[in-house]
Amino acid sequence: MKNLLFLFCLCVLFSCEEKIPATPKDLTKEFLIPKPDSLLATGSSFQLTNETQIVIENGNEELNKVGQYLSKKLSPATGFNFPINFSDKKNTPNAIHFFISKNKKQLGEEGYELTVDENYIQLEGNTPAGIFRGVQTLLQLLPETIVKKTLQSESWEIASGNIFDFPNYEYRGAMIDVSRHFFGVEKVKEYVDHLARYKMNYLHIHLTDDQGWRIEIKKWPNLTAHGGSTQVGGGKGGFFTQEDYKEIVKYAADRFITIVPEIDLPGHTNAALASYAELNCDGKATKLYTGMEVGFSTLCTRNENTYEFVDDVIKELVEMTPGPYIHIGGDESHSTKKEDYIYFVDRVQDIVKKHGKQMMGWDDITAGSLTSNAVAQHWAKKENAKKAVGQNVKIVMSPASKAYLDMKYDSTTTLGLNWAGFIEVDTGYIWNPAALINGVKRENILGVECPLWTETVTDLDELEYLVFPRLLGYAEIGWTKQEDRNWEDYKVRLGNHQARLEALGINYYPSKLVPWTKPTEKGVKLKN
Ligand code: TNX
Repeated sequence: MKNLLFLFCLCVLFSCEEKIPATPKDLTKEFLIPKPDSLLATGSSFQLTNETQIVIENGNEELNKVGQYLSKKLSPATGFNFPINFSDKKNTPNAIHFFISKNKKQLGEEGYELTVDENYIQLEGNTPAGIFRGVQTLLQLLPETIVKKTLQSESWEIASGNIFDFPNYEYRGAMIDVSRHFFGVEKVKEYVDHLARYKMNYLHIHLTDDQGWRIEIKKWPNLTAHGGSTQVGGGKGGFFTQEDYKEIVKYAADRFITIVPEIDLPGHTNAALASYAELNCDGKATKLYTGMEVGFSTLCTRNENTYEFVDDVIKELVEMTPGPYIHIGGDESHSTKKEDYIYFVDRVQDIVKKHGKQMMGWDDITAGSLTSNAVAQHWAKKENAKKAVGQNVKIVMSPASKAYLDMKYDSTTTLGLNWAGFIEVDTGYIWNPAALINGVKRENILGVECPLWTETVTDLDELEYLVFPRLLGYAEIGWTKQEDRNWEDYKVRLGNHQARLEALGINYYPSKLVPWTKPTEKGVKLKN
């Protein structure tokens, strides 16, 4: 009893709480997605405590923001504060230290090096974006309950060692179609968070289509007032005000994600044609459309009104879009004559350039005379991808039969479509963007994007069911070197990632091909 009292006094005096040695952990047994470039384990661990601080290189405001992001991610579940301090001194005990690298060229724009020692953590990169990607790795090295919003009783240990990591492709994107069914600001922000977690860096938003115009254009207010008033199936639709859109752009930028806005032209334009009679060749407004078939609408490509309209829309969009790309759609313009389509693409390319941006479009745009800073998004025809290479135009790979998040997993999936086939989790993962099309090589490819079309998707549960777990595979295809990827290894990491998906309350598809490690939690609905 006396001994215990003595120990207790010692504890109070020397704050015993922090002195409990952390349990050793093996970094090679962590299941990171995407898989890092290289990893070395040192067999001990760092433990977060109430005293752990985040130390930022002096005066770096952008890094300070990343520090605050990390602090906010760590605080709720741990109950610790993670104060931020500025210092250039390395290896401060019990600190997570962020600093900008000197002489680590290989890390590029988004790479990072994470060193976890028993006493400190060091995270460096050439840019705050790199540090932010490294923060995602750090979060994945903590127990999955770190994502909870309430206090958890857990020992917050991080396996020690070194991770040196950088992305394979420069463009790692996802798309969300907010036209067929509208998803508002908060939902899009949630989507942004999903992308951030897996180190993706572009969110392409499909803002307009036959079934709805979703972005406010001040000079053409009826586009949203009328054209935004419905959606597939006839629901009430909705749209982003310019303030909403800017809020999304900022939220994404804070996570080093660039928004690529798409205005789909000259087909897929019924919502605009219904809103303004003068955009139609016969001068008559069409009726709003809530069906799913497409390919029937076209802007009047030989009418100058059309180009004033396109110029106004692109001008306003450019003013709120800091990223380099404006996506002009260009797909499935089946009601536009071929020569008119080509004429249209060439003119719109000039408009996009005049406003200082690069034109991006579905691979159909390769029918036009593209200049080399255009980007073609490959979705359907291999010949179009080859044409892009012939025009010295970079390609974003989104082959529908591999990368479409709206394809059903198998014949029993009730959500989604199957025109490009079924995409089980393995099919979505086992392909090499640089070996898919003869003549389209690694150097022709800017990156990878997985599009989610929402004809059949009406809410977040449905969205998550199609997006998860396939999104993680596309993130890895974009980030991890081809030679470091294989399905047998990936499926084990994915299976081990299950607890994280569940801790986040994500409604994922529990594919039978994945060795899931955790029985489904009560309360997490897995529905189709
Ligand atoms: C084809 S992919 C489309 C979209 C549809 C999608 C459904 C592309 C460029 N066009 O309009 O929503 O299929 O999977």
